[in-house]
Amino acid sequence: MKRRLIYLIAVAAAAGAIVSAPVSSASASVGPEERRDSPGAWDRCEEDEFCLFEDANGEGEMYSLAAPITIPYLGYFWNDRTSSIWNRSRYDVETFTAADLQGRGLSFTPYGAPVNLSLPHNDSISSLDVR
Ligand SMILES: [Ca+2]
Repeated sequence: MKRRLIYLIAVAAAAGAIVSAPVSSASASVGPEERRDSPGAWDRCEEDEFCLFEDANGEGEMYSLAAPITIPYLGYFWNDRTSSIWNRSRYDVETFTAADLQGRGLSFTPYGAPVNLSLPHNDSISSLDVR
């Protein structure tokens, strides 16, 4: 399975801040139900990353970000495709069901638990803001 990984390291200072961020306790909050997936599916998302997954339960293709960025359009492959998300980063992330941060928003707090998206967000995310 090909992993789509985008590291966007804006500046050396930001990278240093990521490395020195407190260790996440997100994995400890993952319940038994959320672990009924293929072994290690969620775990492809590493500490300090914000990850989109093509399918539920961290399955399918993965797209990850590790620095603040605004993505006004996720592009041909990822538009309307995300079905699960894990924010293991130190950033607040908001996803949107339309391009240019429009449509319905959904917020993800830093070091959160992995989540499967439901309607209207499942297979509908088109843009996002990491800040
Ligand atoms: Ca999907």
